[in-house]
Amino acid sequence: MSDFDQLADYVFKGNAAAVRELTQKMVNAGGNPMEIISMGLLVGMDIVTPKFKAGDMYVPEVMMSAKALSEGMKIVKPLLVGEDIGVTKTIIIGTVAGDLHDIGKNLVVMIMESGGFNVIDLGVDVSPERFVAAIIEYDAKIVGLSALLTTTMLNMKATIDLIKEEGLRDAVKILVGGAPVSQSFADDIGADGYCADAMSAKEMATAILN
Ligand code: B1M
Repeated sequence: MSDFDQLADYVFKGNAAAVRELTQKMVNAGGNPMEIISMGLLVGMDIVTPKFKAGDMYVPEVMMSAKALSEGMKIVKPLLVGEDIGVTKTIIIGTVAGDLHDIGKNLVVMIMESGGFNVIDLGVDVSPERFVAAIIEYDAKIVGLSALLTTTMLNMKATIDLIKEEGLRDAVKILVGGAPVSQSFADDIGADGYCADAMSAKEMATAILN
């Protein structure tokens, strides 16, 4: 098995320590950082995606794979200054005001990062004003809103309303997700897309930005 295939396999199996060790070994041996990402680390995640969708892998396993991938990315990212791996594609994400749930949102962040996006994670209990300030500060093209409570999902609408009021609605695409959220709710509040899970969030963001 080549080092690339081995690296992909370690990511797929969620073996963070092995990913760290092999990525470092490949970098030390003069490996091309772009190739380490595209032919190794991301290939591992590409094995995970369809398995998760088919129900052959579960959330904890996907999180382990995403964590393993991010350990490898930590080693190669600093070597990529000036290279185009899409990290200039900035996405802002946060759990809306009043809501402290972040497990799903964190999974979305990891999967998005595995897709080469630069993710600005605003955390939990994020006010509409904070989202607006971040859109301006980071010149983001996509905003992701997460909510897990039927009460706080109303703050998704408040956030979108403020983005409109501030004249930023045409500048960003707004994706929403979280257990109580649905396509019809997303349509009602004027979001651009509903993401049932982290994988569909990555796919939607990729489609929007490419
Ligand atoms: Co909370 N909680 N909780 N809780 N909690 C729920 C949501 C609940 C359904 C449990 C229940 O009663 N059956 C219920 C809500 C009921 C309702 O609103 N109708 C509930 C409640 C009531 C509460 C409290 C009010 C309890 C209390 O204090 N009385 C309280 C509220 C605190 C607050 O937020 N202000 C509370 C607190 C907590 C804990 C702190 C204990 C903990 C959160 C820990 C944490 O997140 N750090 C917690 C947990 C763990 C849950 C459950 C059990 C699990 C949620 C979870 O992590 N799921 C949950 C029950 C449930 O959902 N079955 C529950 C796993 C996660 C991977 O899935 O978040 O859906 P999910 O994310 C998915 C997709 O939805 C999507 O992708 C993710 C990955 O595939 N997605 C996005 C999510 N966000 C996205 C954003 C995107 C795209 C996709 O942007 C682009």
